[in-house]
This record gives sequence, C-alpha cells and structure tokens, in this order.
Amino acid sequence: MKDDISREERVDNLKGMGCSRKRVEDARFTQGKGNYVDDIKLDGMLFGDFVRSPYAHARIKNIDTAAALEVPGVLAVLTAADLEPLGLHWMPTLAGDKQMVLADGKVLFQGQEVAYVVAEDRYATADGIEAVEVEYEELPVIVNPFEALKSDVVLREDLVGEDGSIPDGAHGPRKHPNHIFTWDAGDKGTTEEVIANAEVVASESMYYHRTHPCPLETCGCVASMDKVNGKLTLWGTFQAPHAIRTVVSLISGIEEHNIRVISPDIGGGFGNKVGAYPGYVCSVVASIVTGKPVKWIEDRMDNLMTTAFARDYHMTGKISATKDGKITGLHCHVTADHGGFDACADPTKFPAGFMNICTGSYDIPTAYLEVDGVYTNKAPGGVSYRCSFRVTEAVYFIERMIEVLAIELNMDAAELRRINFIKKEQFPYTAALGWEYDSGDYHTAWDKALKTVDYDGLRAEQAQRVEDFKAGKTRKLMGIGLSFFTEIVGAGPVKNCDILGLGMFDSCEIRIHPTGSAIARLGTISQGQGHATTFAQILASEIGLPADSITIEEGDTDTAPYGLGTYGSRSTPVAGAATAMAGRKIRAKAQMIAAYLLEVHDNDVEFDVDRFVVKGAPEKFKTMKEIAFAAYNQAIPGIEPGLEAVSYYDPPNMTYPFGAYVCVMDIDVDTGVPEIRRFYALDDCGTRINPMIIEGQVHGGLTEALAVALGQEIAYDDMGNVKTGTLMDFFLPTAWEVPNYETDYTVTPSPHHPIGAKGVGESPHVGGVPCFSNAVQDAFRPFGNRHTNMPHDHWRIWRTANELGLHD
Ligand code: PCD
Repeated sequence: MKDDISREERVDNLKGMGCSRKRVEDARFTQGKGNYVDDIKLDGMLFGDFVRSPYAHARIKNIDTAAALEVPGVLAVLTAADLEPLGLHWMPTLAGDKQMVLADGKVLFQGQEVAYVVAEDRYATADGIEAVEVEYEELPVIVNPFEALKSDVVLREDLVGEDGSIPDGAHGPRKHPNHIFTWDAGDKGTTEEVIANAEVVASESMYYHRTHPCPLETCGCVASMDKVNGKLTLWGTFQAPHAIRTVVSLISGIEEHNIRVISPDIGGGFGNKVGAYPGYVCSVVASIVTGKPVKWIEDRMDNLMTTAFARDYHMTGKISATKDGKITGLHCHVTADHGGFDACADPTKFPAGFMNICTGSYDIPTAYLEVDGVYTNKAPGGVSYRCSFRVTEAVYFIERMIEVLAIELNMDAAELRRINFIKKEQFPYTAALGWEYDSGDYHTAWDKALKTVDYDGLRAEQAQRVEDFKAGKTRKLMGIGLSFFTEIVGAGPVKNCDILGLGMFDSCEIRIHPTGSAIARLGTISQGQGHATTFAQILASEIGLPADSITIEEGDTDTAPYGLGTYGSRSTPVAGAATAMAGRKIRAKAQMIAAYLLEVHDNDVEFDVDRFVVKGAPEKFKTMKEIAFAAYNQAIPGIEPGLEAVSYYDPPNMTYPFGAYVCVMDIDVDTGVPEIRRFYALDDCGTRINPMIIEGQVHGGLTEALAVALGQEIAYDDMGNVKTGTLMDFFLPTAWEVPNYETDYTVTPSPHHPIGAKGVGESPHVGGVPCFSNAVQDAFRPFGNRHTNMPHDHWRIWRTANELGLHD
C-alpha cells in the first residue's frame, strides 16, 4: 500500500511534541462557556459564608447566634461548639500542624473564621452574618516573628503544656511557645570554618515580604450530601482533588468510595488552591446537617486576607570567596513567619520546602542552611505563588548574595556568576545541601543571553549614564538586572516526598477507542496551563494518533486515576512522564497486533510516526487507526481484546530547569518610577512540548514576578490589620505596567524523564523576581547601594534615592 502524503505531513497531522498547537480549551474560555465552581447551580442549593474576626488576636467571650437565626432565609449558624462533637472544630494542616476550622476560644489572625452562616441565598447569608454577635476580648498582637520569639504572649495555647512545658512539634523540638521548628541542612562546622578563614566575605540580611497569588477566581466549593445513597459530591477549586478526597474521608469518616471530588474549570491556582480551607469543611458539614447542597465562594477580601499567603522569609546570609571570586562557602539563616497555624504545603520531610536549593547554579563546596519557623498573628498558608516549595525565596537569596559579593569584590556580577557556575561536565551534580541536579549547561545559556542583549554595550551605556547624572544632564539612572536560576520541580520521588503521608507519584490512564481516537485521564488538574492541549501532544507522538483525536480529562476522582495534583510544576515532570509511559504500553500491545496483522514476528515491525512498518519494507504497514480497530474487532490468538493502559509514575529524581534573565530598567530618581526598557528571558525546560504554551507560561510568570518585585505585598500594621486587603491597595499589574518580553531558550533534556522534559510554569517567576529586584539595586550600585528590600514600589525607590543623597 502507498501513502499519498509524505512522512513530514504525517508528522504534522499528529500535532505532537514540539508543535505550537493552539489551546483546545480556549474555545470555551473565550466564549464564556467555561464551567467554574460558581457556575454550578443545584436544586435547593444553599449558600454559606463566614463571620470573620476583626481582631488579629482576641479571646472569644461569647457568640450569640439567636438574632441571626431570626433573619428570614437563615437556616443554620455553625460555631466551633457545633463542630466539636463531630471532632471537626480543628483540622489537620498539610504541614502536620492543626488549624481551627471555626474559632475555638480565641482568634489568631484578622479575618479568621468565627461562625458559618447558612441561608437560602447569598444576601440572606450576608444579613445573617451581620446579626451574629461576638464578644471579643482583645489580646496583645504580635506581627513580627523576632518579637514573637522573645514575647511572653503565647499565641498557640493549645501547644503548651499545663506546666508551661513546650512539647515537640511535627518537626521536632521547639525552643519557645511561639516557635514551630528548626530545620537545617548541610555542614555547619565546615561552613563556619571556611567563612571565618576566607579571603573575602559578604554578609547581607534581606526580607522577602509576604505576598499573595490573588488568582482571578477566588476559592470556593459546592458540597452535596445525598443522604439516600450515602454519597458526598464536592466540587471545588482544588489543585489536588484526590488528596482532598482522601483528607475528607479521613477526617469525616465517610468511606472514600462514597466521596466524589470534582475540580471543574479553575480560574488560576498559583498554589492558592492546594490546601484545605475551613470553607470546605463547613460546607460539607452544612450539607450533611441540612440535607441540601451548600455553596461557599470567597470574595476578594476573604481571599487576600485569609487564604494561603506566600513568602514572609527573613533571610540572613554570608558568602565567602577567594580574592579572585571563587566562592568557597555559603551560610543562610531564615526566620520564617508562618502566621497563626503552620499550614505550609511542603512535603513532610521539608518544613522549609526546597529552600536548600539556595546554593543556586553555583559550584559551592560547602554550605549550611538553618530555618526557624515562627507563629505570629497573621493568616496561615505559605504554600503558594508560582513556587510551592520556597524555591523563589532560595533563588532570590542566592541571586542577591551574588550581587552583594560582586560589590565586595568590586567585580562584574555577570563574570562572578560565570566563574562559579556548575560546569556541564559536572552533571549529574550533587549540591552541598544534598540535591542531585539532573542536567544543565549554564555557560551556554549565560553566554547566549549576554550576547543577545549586548551586555558589554549595556554596561558602557550605564557608565555614561552615571557620568551624565553626576554632571546634572539627566535625572534618570539605568539598572541592569541579572539573574541565573536553577529550579527544582517534579516532586516525588515517593521515597523523599509525601504530603501528609500521601506519596507524590502521578498517573495516566489511556483508553483507545475502536475507530482510532482516545481518551486519557490524569491525576493532575489544569488551572489554565493548557493540559488538555499539551498532554494530547505527548500522546500523539507516543502512540501515533492525532492530538486532535485525543481527549484529556482531569479533575474527577470518580474517573481519573489517583494522583497528587498540579502545583510545584510537577505535571510535566511526573504526570507527563506517566502519560508517555502509558503511551508506550499501548504501543507495545499495538506492536504485537501489527505483527499479527502483517504476518511477521513482533521484532520485525517498527514504529514510524503513526504506524508500524515491516522493517526494511516500508510499504508494508498498519496504521495505528487500523490497529485500534483490530484490537477490538479481530480475534487475535493470545492477545486479549481492547487497547488500554495505565501508568503510575514515581520519578527517580526531580527535574532541574534553569534560565538566564536580563532586565534593563530606567529609574526616575525624583518620582521613583521605574521603566522597564528591556526584559530578556532564556528558559531551558528540557524537551519542549508546546513552544507557544511555554511562551505563555513565561509571560505569566514574569508578570507575576514584576508584581512581587515592584509592589505587591500583604502588609500588616502593628495591630495585625491587613493594610492591603483590597485591589485598591494590592498591586495587580495590568497591560500598562507590563513590558514587552523577549523569550529565548536552550534545550538540555532531563536524562531520567522518558521524554526529557522538565517543568516550566514556575521558572519565570523564580528567576524573574531577583532579576527585577537586581535591576533596581544595580541602578543605585554606583551611588553606594548594597541592598534594599522589596517590594520596590515608587515610594521605596524614591526613598532609596533620598537616602543615598540623590535628591540633594
Ligand atoms: N510545558 C511544555 N513543555 C515543557 C514543560 C511544560 O509545553 N517542557 C507546558 C505543560 O504541558 C503545561 C505548562 O507548560 O501546559 C506548565 O507545565 P509545568 O511546568 O509542568 O507546570 P504544571 O504542573 O502544569 O502547572 C503548575 C504551575 C504552577 S506550580 C503554578 S503556581 C502556575 C503555573 O503552573 N499556575 C498557573 N502556570 C499557571 N498558568 C495558568 N494559566 N494558571 C495557573 O494557575 Mo504552584 O506550586 O501551584 O504555586
């Protein structure tokens, strides 16, 4: 048989890996046909919402719900006292701590959930909330973690013995009632010795402020208990639907097969939707109590003030080097502000996430990291924002330390990076703090970046600008921001990584239909990343059916295989690998079928794009479409009918994407307004599945980086009031602030991933924040600046200029 189309056309028809296939989900998103949790409307559905504390720290003297229950439409008001008999007034957090579902005796942060009002509609609920009377007795507030460790005020009375003793926490001994854990990594003795005897040492303290991912869609759920069949269905904004099912089962006692968790379309997750919130628990209880479906949807202020924050790390570092700039040691101490409950979503063994990637992209012989977690009167969380596991903090830390060391050495910061990079031939490379980097070629990426932006030319221009400024010819300074980052994404392996005991593998199940189309289901869940587009591309290349003929389904625990969800850029490294592996199982069976149909031995056929051909006789072949039909409709001796496969993939290691970023910025010293003239981003995420989607991911991550570096902040006053709880005060960049990004890439495949792919979603944020910050700091370097803290909003930039005497 002869084909009328060429091999290239056959490849193109598949729209497989490497193709900028248009996003299949956009047809519904752009036409308003998405189905988000608030679009779910069920018969008789009720609405629940919270009475929240106006105080950051207070004792609850009394809650009077009588008047609320009189409000027309109000059906129930839940308090901790109602949840207590069910054992649901507290819930476990992802970090091994426990958290109040509803205020039990006291509140620990502003906005904390005090009572849950259930009514016939949202308006009646709001009226009911107004009518609940809570008597508070104010307690002293602590918003500073350093003060918390010195204070006599005990925030978590539940964690102190009656005799005042301090029992161990989930991560070992605690040294003060407000202390959560000390966690360390590396060689303390050697590191301190190396630094004490070094030729050059640079020290710096920096604060990576508290911020929030602020997804377009806030968190919410609909709980529906079918008492007749004993089935609970829970729709919600869950980044990890299976984990939610298991946790709901464990804490409610409902058997897991009677719980169906569904994540419908999600309007951005960014880590905000990984954890479990009191709203989920209260909605489930309310549905069980009333026998009706109950919806809970946050408003914007609830979302900003009470759900998973990000960062809030106070970091102090020492970096040592030889006179010619070879780094010899790194020391880092972190005071981590976790708020009122430790609800960080880090793997169990890593209470400070992957902060121990803080040696960055450099060959540093010895290092030591120590992190102290602390309770304060702030909201819990610490999971989120385009970096689940504290990689952003780690990369910010090392990329600032490098800049400070460059100042100390009076050396160019690009050159300092170059001479310390881990070399290509050193991979796989074991870092001083324990990680094994899978692959990298940093020098190639760095050289490409510096050449593209004409780095030397930029430095010459900057020097001229400094002269002109000093001569009074301009009021604008020029900053060149550099950053080179190494990310760590794709948790598992199961042996290292679990969350609350749930091992971090992932899964894919494929069912090929007789006519040669397919459905694949995964344990992950897209929140906008485009999984329905890209996972079909992986399969198209693996099994030779067009991506357009493959449906990808995620997020329904009744149909999808068990998986740990989407965060930490783990979908491509873990579920993407599972997809390829399941595809290969399909291919192996298809090979046997093809051989049978072609009347040759299994080993005499080989896969070619969309078919199996007889080796040496390409005119003899069976297409995958034909094979699929035969799999169902032809009796083949020794082979059972059907064409399905499943893979549960436990990765041998994480993947280590990296990138080189350069930002060129002009700063008006009189207004403090920065103007981003150029932003160049080179990303290496190994094998690229969909270049267009990667570019979109980079644009999104950089824009969130710009936000965090240049203004976004969850700020508290001394009384624990959130000062930035609305979008009037919380900076969300728009097209107005966002520059034109130039994207670029190199490809260094992961050696252990079946298709060589690494994650990319988090990378631009991780690398972007230090790049924007370094640009601001670099503009002031010629005038004596060493370090100023983010966010670099207009007034802080102005203040830096002022402090450096540039307004005199
Ligand atoms: N890719 C390709 N290639 C490669 C890689 C990748 O193509 N090599 C693509 C994929 O397929 C997808 C994306 O890209 O689609 C992404 O991916 P990844 O990296 O793997 O990731 P994932 O897992 O999927 O996701 C996650 C991420 C995160 S983490 C975040 S934050 C964010 C990002 O993602 N989020 C979001 N991005 C995004 N986008 C959107 N639109 N939305 C959202 O929400 Mo976390 O941890 O959670 O914090």
